[in-house]
Parts: sequence; C-alpha cells; structure tokens
Amino acid sequence: MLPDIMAAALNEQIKVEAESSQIYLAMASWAEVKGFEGIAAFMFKQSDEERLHMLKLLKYVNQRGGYAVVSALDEPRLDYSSFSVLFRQLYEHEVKVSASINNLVDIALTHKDYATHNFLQWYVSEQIEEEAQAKVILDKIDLIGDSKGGLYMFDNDMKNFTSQGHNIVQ
Ligand code: OFO
Repeated sequence: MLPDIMAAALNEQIKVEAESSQIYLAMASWAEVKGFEGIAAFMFKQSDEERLHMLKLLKYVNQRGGYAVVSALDEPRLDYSSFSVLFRQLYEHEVKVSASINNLVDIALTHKDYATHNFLQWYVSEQIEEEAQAKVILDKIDLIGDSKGGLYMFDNDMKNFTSQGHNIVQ
C-alpha cells in the first residue's frame, strides 16, 4: 500500500512525464516543419518514451492501491530561436526531471516505502542515460553553431541513430 504522500508525489510525476512527452512532441513538430527529419524523428521517439515513463508510473500507482490521476497539462512554452537553444532546453528539462525523481526517492526512503524505492531505481538509471545523451547532443550542436552544412550532417546522423534504434551517445 502506498503512503498518501508517496501517491501524491507519484501523481505529480505522472504529470511531469506527460508534460515531457508534450514538450518533445512540440520540438518534433517544429523540427519537422523546418525540414530536419532526423531531429524530428529523434524528438518523436523521445516523446513516445516519455509517454511510456508516464504509463509505467500510472500502472504502478494503481497496482499499489493508489489512484493514478490523469490531469490537465501545461502547454509547452519553448524558445525556438535555434537548434542549440532547443537542445539546451531539452538538456535543462532532463536535469529538472532528474531532480524530481531524486525527490521521489527521498520521500520513499523517509516513509520507509521500500517497494517504491525499488521501483524508482529504473527511473534513476534512465535519467543518468537521458541526461548524458542530452549533454552529448548539446555539445555537438554547440560545436556546429549556425553552420547550415553542419546542421545538415547532424540531422543525418540523428536519422541514422533513431532508425537503427541506437543511442546517440554510442
Ligand atoms: Fe526523460 O524523463 Fe522521463 O523519466
């Protein structure tokens, strides 16, 4: 059985993951309209993954005797001035998500909810990967700057990575 405070915090996280999915969906749409298919494919995939993170939490809350709430989401407010700004927002967003996962771990330990603590370890690992991936991409984009040729090649790399199911960090 979930402690009430844990159920409430997990419900907040359900919203965070759903909003992450919306943020990446908005980024995907922008990249697609700009003609950057590879970046768009990467963002669509990220968006799908965030939805799975949300679903995993939702099912866990219900399975543990809580009630997972599907709440209204905030509209993504993004600065689309360049790809480097876009990827910086992605990176900063992931850092924020890691902090909220850490906060959940903290609540689980404080309330001796070891089942949830165990469940959350998957998210802890996932965040390590996602932060690292976002940082690598951001560093690459910062190197490229505004070079059109560089962006074109980067977009192709992203296409290959996404279609082969590879992680860009590899
Ligand atoms: Fe990338 O955030 Fe989910 O966990």
